[in-house]
Amino acid sequence: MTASAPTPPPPAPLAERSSLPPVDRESLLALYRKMVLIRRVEELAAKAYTQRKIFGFCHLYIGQESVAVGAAAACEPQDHWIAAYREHGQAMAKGVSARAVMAELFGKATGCTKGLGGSMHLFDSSVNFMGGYGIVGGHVPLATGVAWAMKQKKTNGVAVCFFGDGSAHQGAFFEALCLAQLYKLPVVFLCENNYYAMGTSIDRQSALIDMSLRGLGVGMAREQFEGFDVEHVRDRVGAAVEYARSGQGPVILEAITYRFRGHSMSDPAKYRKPGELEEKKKSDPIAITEHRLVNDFGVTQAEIDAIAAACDAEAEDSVKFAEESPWPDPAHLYDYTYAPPSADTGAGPTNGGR
Ligand SMILES: Cc1ncc(C[n+]2csc(CCOP(=O)(O)OP(=O)(O)O)c2C)c(N)n1
Ligand SMILES: [Mg+2]
Repeated sequence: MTASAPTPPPPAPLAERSSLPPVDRESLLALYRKMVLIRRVEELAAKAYTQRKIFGFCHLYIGQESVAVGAAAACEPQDHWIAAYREHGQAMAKGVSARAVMAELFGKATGCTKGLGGSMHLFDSSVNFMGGYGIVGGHVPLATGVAWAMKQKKTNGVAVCFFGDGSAHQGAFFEALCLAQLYKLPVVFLCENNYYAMGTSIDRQSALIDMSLRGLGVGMAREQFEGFDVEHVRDRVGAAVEYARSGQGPVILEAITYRFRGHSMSDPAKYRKPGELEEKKKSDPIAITEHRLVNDFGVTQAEIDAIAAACDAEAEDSVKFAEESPWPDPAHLYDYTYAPPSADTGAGPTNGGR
Protein backbone atom coordinates (compact mmCIF):
# COMPACT_ATOMS: atom_id res chain seq x y z
CA MET A 1 0.00 0.00 0.00
CA THR A 2 1.37 3.45 -0.90
CA ALA A 3 1.21 6.20 1.67
CA SER A 4 -0.94 9.15 0.57
CA ALA A 5 0.20 12.73 1.12
CA PRO A 6 -1.22 14.25 4.30
CA THR A 7 -4.26 16.43 3.73
CA PRO A 8 -3.71 19.98 5.00
CA PRO A 9 -5.96 21.04 7.88
CA PRO A 10 -9.16 22.90 6.91
CA PRO A 11 -8.69 26.66 6.58
CA ALA A 12 -9.10 28.77 9.71
CA PRO A 13 -12.35 30.76 9.96
CA LEU A 14 -12.23 34.47 9.15
CA ALA A 15 -11.75 36.93 11.99
CA GLU A 16 -14.97 37.38 13.97
CA ARG A 17 -14.74 41.13 13.34
CA SER A 18 -12.81 42.98 10.67
CA SER A 19 -10.35 45.61 11.85
CA LEU A 20 -12.43 48.38 10.21
CA PRO A 21 -13.60 51.02 12.68
CA PRO A 22 -17.34 50.85 13.47
CA VAL A 23 -19.47 53.03 11.21
CA ASP A 24 -20.40 56.45 12.58
CA ARG A 25 -23.20 58.81 11.61
CA GLU A 26 -21.35 60.33 8.65
CA SER A 27 -19.96 57.12 7.20
CA LEU A 28 -23.32 55.34 7.45
CA LEU A 29 -25.05 58.31 5.82
CA ALA A 30 -22.56 58.05 2.94
CA LEU A 31 -23.32 54.33 2.49
CA TYR A 32 -27.05 55.05 2.64
CA ARG A 33 -26.74 57.81 0.05
CA LYS A 34 -24.83 55.52 -2.31
CA MET A 35 -27.49 52.80 -2.05
CA VAL A 36 -30.28 55.31 -2.70
CA LEU A 37 -28.43 56.74 -5.70
CA ILE A 38 -27.91 53.28 -7.23
CA ARG A 39 -31.60 52.49 -6.78
CA ARG A 40 -32.77 55.78 -8.28
CA VAL A 41 -30.46 55.40 -11.28
CA GLU A 42 -31.76 51.89 -11.91
CA GLU A 43 -35.39 52.94 -11.54
CA LEU A 44 -34.81 55.56 -14.21
CA ALA A 45 -32.93 53.00 -16.33
CA ALA A 46 -36.02 50.77 -16.14
CA LYS A 47 -38.18 53.68 -17.27
CA ALA A 48 -35.82 54.52 -20.14
CA TYR A 49 -35.82 50.86 -21.18
CA THR A 50 -39.60 50.79 -21.48
CA GLN A 51 -39.34 54.01 -23.54
CA ARG A 52 -36.97 52.13 -25.87
CA LYS A 53 -34.08 54.45 -25.08
CA ILE A 54 -32.01 51.52 -23.75
CA PHE A 55 -31.68 48.45 -25.96
CA GLY A 56 -30.55 44.87 -25.51
CA PHE A 57 -30.43 43.18 -22.13
CA CYS A 58 -30.79 45.09 -18.89
CA HIS A 59 -30.54 43.34 -15.51
CA LEU A 60 -31.37 45.43 -12.47
CA TYR A 61 -29.63 45.15 -9.08
CA ILE A 62 -32.59 46.54 -7.10
CA GLY A 63 -32.72 44.86 -3.67
CA GLN A 64 -29.03 43.87 -3.64
CA GLU A 65 -27.45 47.33 -3.23
CA SER A 66 -26.11 46.61 0.28
CA VAL A 67 -23.73 43.98 -1.09
CA ALA A 68 -21.84 46.22 -3.53
CA VAL A 69 -21.92 49.29 -1.29
CA GLY A 70 -20.83 47.37 1.82
CA ALA A 71 -18.04 45.68 -0.15
CA ALA A 72 -16.82 49.03 -1.49
CA ALA A 73 -16.57 50.36 2.06
CA ALA A 74 -14.32 47.41 2.90
CA CYS A 75 -11.96 47.82 -0.07
CA GLU A 76 -9.04 50.04 -1.01
CA PRO A 77 -8.80 51.97 -4.30
CA GLN A 78 -6.09 49.61 -5.62
CA ASP A 79 -8.42 46.61 -5.27
CA HIS A 80 -9.77 45.40 -8.61
CA TRP A 81 -13.40 44.37 -9.02
CA ILE A 82 -14.91 42.15 -11.65
CA ALA A 83 -18.59 41.27 -11.97
CA ALA A 84 -21.25 39.55 -14.05
CA TYR A 85 -23.98 41.27 -16.08
CA ARG A 86 -26.04 42.58 -13.11
CA GLU A 87 -23.27 45.08 -12.44
CA HIS A 88 -24.68 48.61 -12.53
CA GLY A 89 -24.55 48.71 -8.73
CA GLN A 90 -21.01 47.36 -8.43
CA ALA A 91 -19.75 49.83 -11.05
CA MET A 92 -21.25 52.78 -9.19
CA ALA A 93 -20.12 51.50 -5.80
CA LYS A 94 -16.55 51.23 -7.15
CA GLY A 95 -16.62 54.82 -8.33
CA VAL A 96 -18.08 54.98 -11.85
CA SER A 97 -20.35 58.05 -12.04
CA ALA A 98 -24.11 57.86 -12.56
CA ARG A 99 -23.61 59.80 -15.81
CA ALA A 100 -21.03 57.36 -17.17
CA VAL A 101 -23.22 54.35 -16.26
CA MET A 102 -26.42 55.80 -17.74
CA ALA A 103 -24.68 56.98 -20.90
CA GLU A 104 -23.28 53.46 -21.35
CA LEU A 105 -26.77 51.98 -20.94
CA PHE A 106 -27.94 54.36 -23.68
CA GLY A 107 -24.99 53.25 -25.86
CA LYS A 108 -23.52 56.75 -26.00
CA ALA A 109 -19.86 57.71 -26.56
CA THR A 110 -19.66 59.32 -23.10
CA GLY A 111 -20.42 56.00 -21.39
CA CYS A 112 -17.78 54.31 -19.26
CA THR A 113 -17.19 51.77 -22.06
CA LYS A 114 -17.44 54.50 -24.73
CA GLY A 115 -20.87 53.22 -25.74
CA LEU A 116 -19.43 49.96 -27.09
CA GLY A 117 -20.46 47.71 -24.18
CA GLY A 118 -23.93 48.51 -22.90
CA SER A 119 -25.59 47.28 -19.73
CA MET A 120 -23.69 43.99 -19.38
CA HIS A 121 -20.25 45.42 -20.13
CA LEU A 122 -19.64 48.43 -17.94
CA PHE A 123 -15.87 48.91 -17.59
CA ASP A 124 -13.67 51.60 -16.08
CA SER A 125 -10.01 50.84 -15.47
CA SER A 126 -9.49 54.30 -13.92
CA VAL A 127 -11.33 53.06 -10.81
CA ASN A 128 -10.14 49.45 -11.22
CA PHE A 129 -13.55 48.20 -12.27
CA MET A 130 -12.56 45.42 -14.64
CA GLY A 131 -15.93 44.91 -16.15
CA GLY A 132 -19.23 43.19 -16.29
CA TYR A 133 -19.45 39.92 -18.25
CA GLY A 134 -22.42 38.17 -19.87
CA ILE A 135 -21.23 34.57 -19.89
CA VAL A 136 -22.38 33.05 -16.62
CA GLY A 137 -19.32 32.14 -14.54
CA GLY A 138 -16.99 33.13 -17.39
CA HIS A 139 -15.49 36.04 -15.49
CA VAL A 140 -14.49 33.99 -12.42
CA PRO A 141 -11.23 32.75 -14.00
CA LEU A 142 -10.51 36.35 -15.01
CA ALA A 143 -10.60 37.29 -11.32
CA THR A 144 -8.02 34.63 -10.58
CA GLY A 145 -5.88 36.08 -13.39
CA VAL A 146 -6.26 39.62 -12.09
CA ALA A 147 -5.24 38.46 -8.60
CA TRP A 148 -2.25 36.62 -10.03
CA ALA A 149 -1.15 39.80 -11.85
CA MET A 150 -1.51 41.86 -8.67
CA LYS A 151 0.54 39.35 -6.71
CA GLN A 152 3.30 39.38 -9.36
CA LYS A 153 3.30 43.17 -9.43
CA LYS A 154 3.21 43.40 -5.63
CA THR A 155 0.45 46.04 -5.72
CA ASN A 156 -0.96 45.01 -2.33
CA GLY A 157 -4.31 44.82 -4.11
CA VAL A 158 -7.09 42.29 -3.75
CA ALA A 159 -9.36 41.12 -6.57
CA VAL A 160 -13.04 40.94 -5.68
CA CYS A 161 -15.20 38.80 -7.95
CA PHE A 162 -19.00 39.19 -7.76
CA PHE A 163 -20.99 36.29 -9.16
CA GLY A 164 -24.45 34.78 -8.81
CA ASP A 165 -25.58 31.50 -7.28
CA GLY A 166 -26.18 30.23 -10.83
CA SER A 167 -22.52 30.78 -11.73
CA ALA A 168 -21.26 28.47 -9.01
CA HIS A 169 -22.14 25.34 -11.00
CA GLN A 170 -20.06 26.20 -14.03
CA GLY A 171 -16.88 24.22 -14.75
CA ALA A 172 -14.50 27.15 -15.14
CA PHE A 173 -15.60 28.35 -11.70
CA PHE A 174 -13.99 25.29 -10.07
CA GLU A 175 -10.80 25.66 -12.08
CA ALA A 176 -10.54 29.30 -11.02
CA LEU A 177 -10.95 28.38 -7.33
CA CYS A 178 -8.44 25.56 -7.60
CA LEU A 179 -5.65 27.73 -9.02
CA ALA A 180 -6.40 30.67 -6.73
CA GLN A 181 -5.98 28.43 -3.70
CA LEU A 182 -2.92 26.63 -5.05
CA TYR A 183 -1.10 29.93 -5.64
CA LYS A 184 -2.56 31.59 -2.51
CA LEU A 185 -3.80 34.50 -4.60
CA PRO A 186 -5.30 37.68 -3.10
CA VAL A 187 -8.87 37.22 -4.32
CA VAL A 188 -12.28 37.28 -2.65
CA PHE A 189 -14.94 35.34 -4.54
CA LEU A 190 -18.21 36.97 -3.48
CA CYS A 191 -21.32 34.99 -4.39
CA GLU A 192 -24.54 37.00 -4.29
CA ASN A 193 -27.11 34.30 -3.64
CA ASN A 194 -30.35 36.00 -4.66
CA TYR A 195 -32.24 32.69 -4.72
CA TYR A 196 -32.68 32.56 -8.49
CA ALA A 197 -30.80 31.88 -11.69
CA MET A 198 -33.20 33.32 -14.26
CA GLY A 199 -36.49 31.57 -13.32
CA THR A 200 -34.88 28.62 -11.54
CA SER A 201 -34.96 28.83 -7.77
CA ILE A 202 -31.90 27.85 -5.76
CA ASP A 203 -33.39 24.56 -4.54
CA ARG A 204 -34.13 23.53 -8.13
CA GLN A 205 -30.60 24.30 -9.40
CA SER A 206 -28.40 22.83 -6.67
CA ALA A 207 -28.37 20.22 -3.92
CA LEU A 208 -26.01 22.56 -2.07
CA ILE A 209 -27.65 25.83 -1.03
CA ASP A 210 -24.63 27.64 0.47
CA MET A 211 -22.25 28.27 -2.44
CA SER A 212 -19.37 29.23 -0.15
CA LEU A 213 -19.13 25.52 0.73
CA ARG A 214 -17.78 25.00 -2.78
CA GLY A 215 -14.49 26.42 -1.46
CA LEU A 216 -13.96 23.53 0.94
CA GLY A 217 -13.17 21.20 -1.95
CA VAL A 218 -9.99 23.16 -2.65
CA GLY A 219 -9.20 24.04 0.99
CA MET A 220 -10.35 27.65 0.75
CA ALA A 221 -11.43 29.84 3.66
CA ARG A 222 -15.16 30.47 3.45
CA GLU A 223 -18.16 32.12 5.07
CA GLN A 224 -21.85 32.66 4.42
CA PHE A 225 -23.59 35.73 5.80
CA GLU A 226 -26.79 37.81 5.54
CA GLY A 227 -26.27 40.49 2.92
CA PHE A 228 -29.15 42.88 3.57
CA ASP A 229 -27.42 45.08 6.15
CA VAL A 230 -24.73 47.22 4.54
CA GLU A 231 -22.82 47.51 7.82
CA HIS A 232 -22.65 43.74 8.19
CA VAL A 233 -21.54 43.29 4.58
CA ARG A 234 -18.80 45.88 5.15
CA ASP A 235 -17.55 43.95 8.16
CA ARG A 236 -17.62 40.46 6.58
CA VAL A 237 -16.10 41.55 3.26
CA GLY A 238 -13.63 43.56 5.35
CA ALA A 239 -12.54 40.42 7.21
CA ALA A 240 -12.18 38.53 3.91
CA VAL A 241 -10.23 41.29 2.18
CA GLU A 242 -7.87 41.58 5.16
CA TYR A 243 -7.30 37.82 5.06
CA ALA A 244 -6.53 37.88 1.34
CA ARG A 245 -4.36 41.02 1.54
CA SER A 246 -2.26 39.53 4.33
CA GLY A 247 -1.07 36.77 1.99
CA GLN A 248 -3.06 33.94 3.57
CA GLY A 249 -4.82 33.19 0.29
CA PRO A 250 -8.23 33.53 -1.29
CA VAL A 251 -11.63 33.53 0.41
CA ILE A 252 -15.05 32.53 -0.88
CA LEU A 253 -18.05 34.33 0.60
CA GLU A 254 -21.74 33.96 0.09
CA ALA A 255 -23.96 36.96 0.78
CA ILE A 256 -27.62 36.00 1.11
CA THR A 257 -29.61 38.59 -0.81
CA TYR A 258 -32.67 38.90 -3.05
CA ARG A 259 -33.53 40.67 -6.27
CA PHE A 260 -36.78 42.59 -6.17
CA ARG A 261 -37.19 42.76 -9.96
CA GLY A 262 -37.29 40.04 -12.58
CA HIS A 263 -34.12 38.50 -13.98
CA SER A 264 -34.05 41.09 -16.76
CA MET A 265 -36.40 43.79 -18.00
CA SER A 266 -38.31 41.20 -20.05
CA ASP A 267 -39.04 38.91 -17.08
CA PRO A 268 -42.31 39.41 -15.15
CA ALA A 269 -40.98 36.98 -12.48
CA LYS A 270 -44.13 34.90 -12.24
CA TYR A 271 -42.19 31.96 -10.81
CA ARG A 272 -42.06 33.40 -7.28
CA LYS A 273 -44.18 31.84 -4.56
CA PRO A 274 -47.22 33.90 -3.53
CA GLY A 275 -46.21 36.47 -0.90
CA GLU A 276 -42.48 35.76 -1.30
CA LEU A 277 -41.54 39.15 -2.73
CA GLU A 278 -43.55 41.05 -0.12
CA GLU A 279 -41.86 39.03 2.64
CA LYS A 280 -38.37 39.68 1.24
CA LYS A 281 -39.07 43.40 0.86
CA LYS A 282 -39.20 43.57 4.66
CA SER A 283 -35.40 43.14 4.38
CA ASP A 284 -34.97 45.99 1.93
CA PRO A 285 -31.35 47.17 2.51
CA ILE A 286 -32.31 50.82 2.15
CA ALA A 287 -35.09 50.54 4.75
CA ILE A 288 -32.80 48.67 7.18
CA THR A 289 -30.13 51.38 7.02
CA GLU A 290 -32.69 54.17 7.18
CA HIS A 291 -34.11 52.64 10.35
CA ARG A 292 -30.66 52.47 11.93
CA LEU A 293 -29.81 56.05 10.94
CA VAL A 294 -33.02 57.39 12.43
CA ASN A 295 -33.09 55.26 15.57
CA ASP A 296 -29.40 54.96 16.50
CA PHE A 297 -27.84 58.10 14.99
CA GLY A 298 -30.65 60.63 15.35
CA VAL A 299 -30.94 61.36 11.64
CA THR A 300 -34.06 63.40 10.95
CA GLN A 301 -36.74 62.84 8.32
CA ALA A 302 -35.68 66.14 6.75
CA GLU A 303 -32.13 64.76 6.25
CA ILE A 304 -33.52 61.55 4.71
CA ASP A 305 -35.74 63.60 2.38
CA ALA A 306 -32.79 65.78 1.36
CA ILE A 307 -30.77 62.68 0.42
CA ALA A 308 -33.69 61.33 -1.62
CA ALA A 309 -34.04 64.68 -3.42
CA ALA A 310 -30.30 64.90 -4.15
CA CYS A 311 -30.21 61.33 -5.49
CA ASP A 312 -33.31 61.96 -7.62
CA ALA A 313 -31.63 65.04 -9.07
CA GLU A 314 -28.37 63.17 -9.78
CA ALA A 315 -30.23 60.29 -11.42
CA GLU A 316 -32.34 62.69 -13.56
CA ASP A 317 -29.16 64.51 -14.53
CA SER A 318 -27.60 61.21 -15.64
CA VAL A 319 -30.55 60.58 -18.00
CA LYS A 320 -30.35 64.09 -19.43
CA PHE A 321 -26.60 63.69 -19.90
CA ALA A 322 -27.11 60.33 -21.65
CA GLU A 323 -29.85 61.70 -23.91
CA GLU A 324 -27.76 64.69 -24.97
CA SER A 325 -24.53 62.71 -25.51
CA PRO A 326 -23.35 61.73 -29.01
CA TRP A 327 -23.41 58.22 -30.44
CA PRO A 328 -20.02 56.50 -30.79
CA ASP A 329 -18.22 57.03 -34.07
CA PRO A 330 -18.41 53.74 -36.04
CA ALA A 331 -14.74 54.26 -36.94
CA HIS A 332 -13.89 53.29 -33.33
CA LEU A 333 -15.85 50.02 -33.40
CA TYR A 334 -12.79 47.74 -33.36
CA ASP A 335 -10.41 49.98 -31.43
CA TYR A 336 -10.70 48.17 -28.09
CA THR A 337 -11.14 44.58 -29.19
CA TYR A 338 -7.50 43.75 -28.48
CA ALA A 339 -5.08 45.44 -26.12
CA PRO A 340 -2.21 47.22 -27.83
CA PRO A 341 1.29 45.90 -27.06
CA SER A 342 2.08 47.00 -23.52
CA ALA A 343 5.20 47.82 -21.56
CA ASP A 344 4.26 45.00 -19.14
CA THR A 345 4.26 42.20 -21.66
CA GLY A 346 6.50 43.69 -24.33
CA ALA A 347 4.25 42.04 -26.87
CA GLY A 348 0.65 41.41 -27.63
CA PRO A 349 -1.83 41.49 -30.43
CA THR A 350 -2.51 44.79 -32.11
CA ASN A 351 -5.97 46.15 -32.69
CA GLY A 352 -6.13 44.71 -36.16
CA GLY A 353 -4.02 47.47 -37.66
CA ARG A 354 -6.49 50.24 -36.81
C1 LIG B 1 -22.61 30.03 -19.87
C2 LIG B 1 -23.98 30.62 -19.85
N1 LIG B 1 -25.04 29.80 -19.69
C3 LIG B 1 -26.30 30.30 -19.66
C4 LIG B 1 -26.50 31.67 -19.79
C5 LIG B 1 -27.93 32.22 -19.71
N2 LIG B 1 -28.11 32.89 -18.43
C6 LIG B 1 -28.01 34.22 -18.33
S1 LIG B 1 -28.19 34.75 -16.77
C7 LIG B 1 -28.42 33.19 -16.18
C8 LIG B 1 -28.68 32.96 -14.70
C9 LIG B 1 -27.50 33.21 -13.81
O1 LIG B 1 -27.93 33.33 -12.49
P1 LIG B 1 -27.01 33.85 -11.32
O2 LIG B 1 -25.60 33.45 -11.58
O3 LIG B 1 -27.62 33.38 -10.05
O4 LIG B 1 -27.05 35.44 -11.41
P2 LIG B 1 -28.25 36.45 -11.15
O5 LIG B 1 -28.93 36.63 -12.48
O6 LIG B 1 -29.15 35.84 -10.14
O7 LIG B 1 -27.61 37.70 -10.70
C10 LIG B 1 -28.35 32.28 -17.21
C11 LIG B 1 -28.51 30.83 -17.03
C12 LIG B 1 -25.37 32.49 -19.97
N3 LIG B 1 -25.47 33.82 -20.09
N4 LIG B 1 -24.13 31.95 -19.97
MG1 LIG C 1 -28.91 34.34 -8.75
